[in-house]
Amino acid sequence: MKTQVVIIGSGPAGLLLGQLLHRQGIDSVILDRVTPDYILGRIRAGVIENGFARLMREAGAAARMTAEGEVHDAVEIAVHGVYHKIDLAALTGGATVTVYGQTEITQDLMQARAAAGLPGFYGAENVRPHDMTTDHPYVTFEKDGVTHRIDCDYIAGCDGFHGVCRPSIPKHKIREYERVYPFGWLGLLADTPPVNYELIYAKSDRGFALCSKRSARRSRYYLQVPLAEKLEDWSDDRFWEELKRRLPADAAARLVTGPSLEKSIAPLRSFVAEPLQYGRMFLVGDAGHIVPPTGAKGLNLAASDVNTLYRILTKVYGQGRTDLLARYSEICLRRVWNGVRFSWWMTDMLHHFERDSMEDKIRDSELDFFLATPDRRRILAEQYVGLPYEEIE
Ligand code: RFL
Ligand code: PHB
Repeated sequence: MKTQVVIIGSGPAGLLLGQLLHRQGIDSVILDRVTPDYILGRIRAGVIENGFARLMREAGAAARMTAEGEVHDAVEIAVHGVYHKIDLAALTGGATVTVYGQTEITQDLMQARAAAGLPGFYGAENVRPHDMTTDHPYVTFEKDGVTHRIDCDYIAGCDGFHGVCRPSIPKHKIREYERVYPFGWLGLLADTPPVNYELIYAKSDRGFALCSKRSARRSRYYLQVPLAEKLEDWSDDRFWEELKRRLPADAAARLVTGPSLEKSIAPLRSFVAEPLQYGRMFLVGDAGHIVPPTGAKGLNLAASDVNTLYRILTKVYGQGRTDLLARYSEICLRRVWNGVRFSWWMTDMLHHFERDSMEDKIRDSELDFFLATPDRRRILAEQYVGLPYEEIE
């Protein structure tokens, strides 16, 4: 089999890239080791930057997001029970974010790909990229006991943090930067009306909590928990009781509880691989970098990588601009490092590390400082709504 681009990974990054390339007449085949249902069962991101929303429109997959996504022009940061509203739109000259689930985005992109009749293999085992530093890379995989080979021009490594693409790069050709946090997020999804229209990022003496949502009827809440915590020790009742203790009194009083649809613990990590390319293989999204979810940046950074690769490949195939290929990593990393820094900063200010330590006092003071005036809140708002994408000339 032969195609122009093999995309390894059918998460939001791989699917969005495939759809955008298709609109430019560039062929791709998508491979994933799991099934579509498994992918759609993962509950992850909920906050979409405008840059991402524009790409969804460009991909022709934005109809449901436009109809059902909620446009938000503010978020709340509650510190020890006191609200501080961050007026995103007022502080940034009109920028907003869209609250729409990653599950929905993925489903919309899968449907668009199926409607266009584009090829893909789910349940692909032993996927391996080969000969990335030659002009003739190829990918092999097994499916139902048969080994397949796809020859291609380029390989997009959209296979997430635990994928096969990054580990296929020789160790001496890549540098990895990492910080693992001493806590995780316990998330709960429920068909209950969200406690607040705006998202609430809550700092309290008992640790961080986040009130998010998927719609006017579906809530998504998170609690900071120690890394050693076991999911089976968290009954729904225990989760709701702990959430109430971390929220401002009015929010705790109106919180509507109900049975969980999903509950999971995600560890928190900052990670960057440099460079994000190896010959004709490009690392896109979580395959190349991870951020803690506090800044709502992971999926949005995946989208900006997709934007960069898609614009470069469009110029490569349309205008013969192969000189641009060598700039992929450098262009992506500028925005990635900014997202990594912002997510680190938000995580640092809002979580509890070591109670009553000097460092915790400094974190409290930093948060107070940045919430105190509109000019300082603007610094937070500009990054939360997302920095612009770099033009590629
Ligand atoms: P994904 O979604 O992990 O998809 C990778 C795909 O690759 C497949 N794969 C393989 N396929 C073939 N062969 C192999 N060897 C393979 N290994 C893996 C996998 O099956 C999978 O289908 O990566 P992608 O597309 O880069 O997307 C990244 C996002 O999923 C991630 O950054 C976000 O979810 C992060 N994130 C958030 N990001 C935001 O922008 N805003 C948010 O509000 C936000 N909230 C979150 C989050 C992540 C969270 N968790 C659970 C880590 C909240 C949470 C709790
Ligand atoms: C979510 O809705 O899952 C969500 C929202 C904002 C974040 C992280 C996760 O910062």
